[in-house]
Amino acid sequence: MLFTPPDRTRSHHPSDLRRDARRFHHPDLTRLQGWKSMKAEADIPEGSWDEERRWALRMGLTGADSIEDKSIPTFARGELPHYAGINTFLKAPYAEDVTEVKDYDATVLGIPFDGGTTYRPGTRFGPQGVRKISALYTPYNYEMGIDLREQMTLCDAGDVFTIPANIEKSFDQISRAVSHVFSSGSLPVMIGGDHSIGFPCVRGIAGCTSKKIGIVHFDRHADIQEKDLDERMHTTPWFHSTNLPNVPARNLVQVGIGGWQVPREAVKVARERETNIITMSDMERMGVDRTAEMALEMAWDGVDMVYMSFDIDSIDCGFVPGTGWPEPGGFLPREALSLASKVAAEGICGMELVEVSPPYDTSDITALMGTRVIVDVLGSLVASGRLGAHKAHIDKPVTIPHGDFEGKRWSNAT
Ligand SMILES: [Mn+2]
Repeated sequence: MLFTPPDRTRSHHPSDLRRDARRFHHPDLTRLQGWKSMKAEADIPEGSWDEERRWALRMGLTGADSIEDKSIPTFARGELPHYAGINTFLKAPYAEDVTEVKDYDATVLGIPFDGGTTYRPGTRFGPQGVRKISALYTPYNYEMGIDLREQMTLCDAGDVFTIPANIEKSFDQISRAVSHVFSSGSLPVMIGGDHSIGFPCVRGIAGCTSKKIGIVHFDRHADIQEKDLDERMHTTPWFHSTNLPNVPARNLVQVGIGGWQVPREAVKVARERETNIITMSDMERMGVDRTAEMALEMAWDGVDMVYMSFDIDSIDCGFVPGTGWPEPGGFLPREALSLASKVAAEGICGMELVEVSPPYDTSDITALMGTRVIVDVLGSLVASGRLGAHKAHIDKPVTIPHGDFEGKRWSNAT
């Protein structure tokens, strides 16, 4: 297209200026993502959406005669309306029988546990908070050109039965649940919970494979000291994870660390174990693309899989007030979402989204940010074709039996 420069000899009437400026800024629409995505949408299938609406009519009965759209049922079922329903994450099917998770590409599981919290509690309500606001979303992302409903299968397995006053028993329950999902071949997506769950989540995956696992950890805090307040708390997951034989500390990459809340105990361990820390200033200097490249290079060096741990407090606390340890100076939301997508594009063997504390949240914005991180990661996995790549490495799957307590609830062993 030929570009005609503005005619400076003309009067500077505002309408002339607007017309000239428009010509100047859009010489070639076909180079804009906005234009490309608009065209590309036509190629995304709609079959699953049709199927969901038919299912909704069967489950929710036909709508009133006065309603013209005959796909609207009497009882709300499925995605619509966004303000209604007893919702799972993204209103995905509820795998009430958890043996069904094997039928889905990815499984969301809530881990309502905040017993590892050393400041503000409330993350036990994280899974509920994230699920609730996730109902706001459609499964389609315009910029990515992805429709999760059409291009992958997702279920919600509900929550792990954690034990509020017992960290170690809760850890055992969490590892068992994560092992079950990972062994089934479905990608485990954990919603915490405080960050102490990082250790049992990684342990659950690591126990099902002889292969090596790297970790990309987004946080303001290093979370790698051995103990805090005499226990394994939310400040300690990576010390214990990198003690596992197939989780090398040198493949732990911690992105966004900084500020005034990094305990020196943690720094000593990071130094001894030679983990990799990329501070917020490093990210700012290198930019998002190079930071992601560097994180991937270090996390994937000599391992077979990478796990993603996303602490919502890695984002500036102005955007995420509902969290356990708020810290200013963190990622801007666009940086965080872009980094998480870029890391996911190489494939992950599981992810956790932790430290969303709804009692401290405002207008659900922290839970919404958490939802967004998860759907962006899923979208990126679909777009890159890496969803399911972890299945090749499940060589020690576990089988957890169905149970029956035979009339007694407690063991008599003494
Ligand atoms: Mn943190």
